Amino acid sequence: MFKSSIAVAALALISQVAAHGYVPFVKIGSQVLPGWDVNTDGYTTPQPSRIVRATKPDSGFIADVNSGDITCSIGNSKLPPTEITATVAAGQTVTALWNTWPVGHYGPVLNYMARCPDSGCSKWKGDSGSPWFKIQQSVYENGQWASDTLAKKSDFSYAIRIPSNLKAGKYLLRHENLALHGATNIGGAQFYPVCIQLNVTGGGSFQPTGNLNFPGAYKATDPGIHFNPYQGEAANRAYVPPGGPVYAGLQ
Ligand SMILES: [Cu+2]
Repeated sequence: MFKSSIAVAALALISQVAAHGYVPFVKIGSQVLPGWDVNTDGYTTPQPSRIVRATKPDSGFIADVNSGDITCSIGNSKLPPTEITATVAAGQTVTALWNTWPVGHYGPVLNYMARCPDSGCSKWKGDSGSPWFKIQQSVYENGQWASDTLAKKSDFSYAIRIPSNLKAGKYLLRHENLALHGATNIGGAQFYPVCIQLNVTGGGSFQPTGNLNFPGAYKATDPGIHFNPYQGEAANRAYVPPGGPVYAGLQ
């Protein structure tokens, strides 16, 4: 009796978790690479090496902007490092293939990069020294939040273009869905970041120093985080996402 009620509770938790969405695959050129499968990868021994940083226990949201989880994903800073990177040429596109995304989890899609130290990305947390710079964002366009476009028009995919003049090297790409459906209340926004480890080839000589830290870049009271998405078209079009504009000088 006791055991079976635990099992039922666990099942309910799993289905709730599955409803949010995560990034089990990443597409680069014609190649589809394993991302991080929340339901299996964290529970496989030894932990598989993936280009998306590990997340555990689940794909739930991050609500606390000051949490260490905001850098890359739930539990990431405490998990064994992800050793591998995916190679992508500057100017090429990295497409995050979400398993799902709930329509009505309104919000922008935000994308940042940070250059890893010479020792590589795998043992680097990326959580200090403001290494992050915003490379691309999608907000409210054509009468629809970017998150709804991802869910309804793009088959749960989102394409991120690596700047063509970016200096070659190892980078983290932080790709994030920010859900605002509960953001009318302070602390009600939901953050769903993932970090993809990249080896950028080609490129140019532009090496941004970065201007954002995670945690630190976001405040619970930022107008793009404490926001009522039910005010209608005009208010949605005036929405300004957190993290500032796309970093100057990227091409
Ligand atoms: Cu959700």
